[in-house]
Amino acid sequence: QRIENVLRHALAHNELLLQYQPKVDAKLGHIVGAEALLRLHVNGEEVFTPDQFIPVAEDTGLIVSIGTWALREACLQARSWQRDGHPIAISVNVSPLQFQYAGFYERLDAILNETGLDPRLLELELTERTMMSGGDGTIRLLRRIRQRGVRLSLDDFGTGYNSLSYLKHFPVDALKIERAFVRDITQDAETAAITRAIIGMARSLNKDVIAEGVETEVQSAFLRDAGCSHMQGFLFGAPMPAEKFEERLVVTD
Ligand code: G
Ligand code: G
Ligand code: MN
Ligand code: NA
Repeated sequence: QRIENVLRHALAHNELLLQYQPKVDAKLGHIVGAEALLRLHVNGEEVFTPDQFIPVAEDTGLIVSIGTWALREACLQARSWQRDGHPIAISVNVSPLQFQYAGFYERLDAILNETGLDPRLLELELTERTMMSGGDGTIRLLRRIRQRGVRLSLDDFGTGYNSLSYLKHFPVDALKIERAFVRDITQDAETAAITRAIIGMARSLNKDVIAEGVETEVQSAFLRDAGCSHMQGFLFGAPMPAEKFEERLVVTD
């Protein structure tokens, strides 16, 4: 209840913001993209973490407006970076309720037209839960989104039960290996073997593979050798405000 009120207020008074976490090329190490992540700051203080407020936003349906706001904001930011000579890809998380909403494609299309962002610079991150929420029309919707030029990635890959069949059935460009796998690859031989197999399989299906939650050089080296194309995690940078992210872009040039 309290979180819901804070969220409603935040939405009306522009207190939501996005932070950006670098995605780097696994071989070259330079920044090729950013994941946009929601934050809720009141008077400069983080009042609730996403793990606290996203579930409330989903339960109350507020996630549909919040998600639309986040998508537009991320596209505007990427357009601005593109204009400044940094054509990096922006990834935005899509929640099940947002994806289910009948006008999802039309909204996405309108935001692309309105912001003028090259759709090839936008990637939507969908979890299995999101894919499942789409019902019978899901594959058609995914195809339309890709025909518009937007990339799709399967987020938190490995957590669900259907991961492998999802990869076969849904037309996605990339998959993101979830943090728990990455954490254990250097601890546990089975996790290492499974992760290597997932990467190999995804590559043979012509998908990009991005590892998330990469925190150490040892993890990074393992993943690069296993064929991961991109990486994200504290080793390369935590989620940060847009201004900080821009400094990183300039340094990389
Ligand atoms: O860094 P982090 O604490 O930002 O993210 C916590 C969780 O909140 C993650 O599961 C992430 O996917 C989710 N999340 C962050 N931003 C968004 C967003 O814009 N939309 C949705 N649906 N989920 C988000
Ligand atoms: O669920 P999703 O992957 O969309 O959200 C990313 C979440 O993971 C964010 O909360 C972000 O702050 C967090 N995160 C990003 N990089 C790392 C990392 O290297 N280690 C840990 N523990 N968390 C991370
Ligand atoms: Mn994500
Ligand atoms: Na994830």
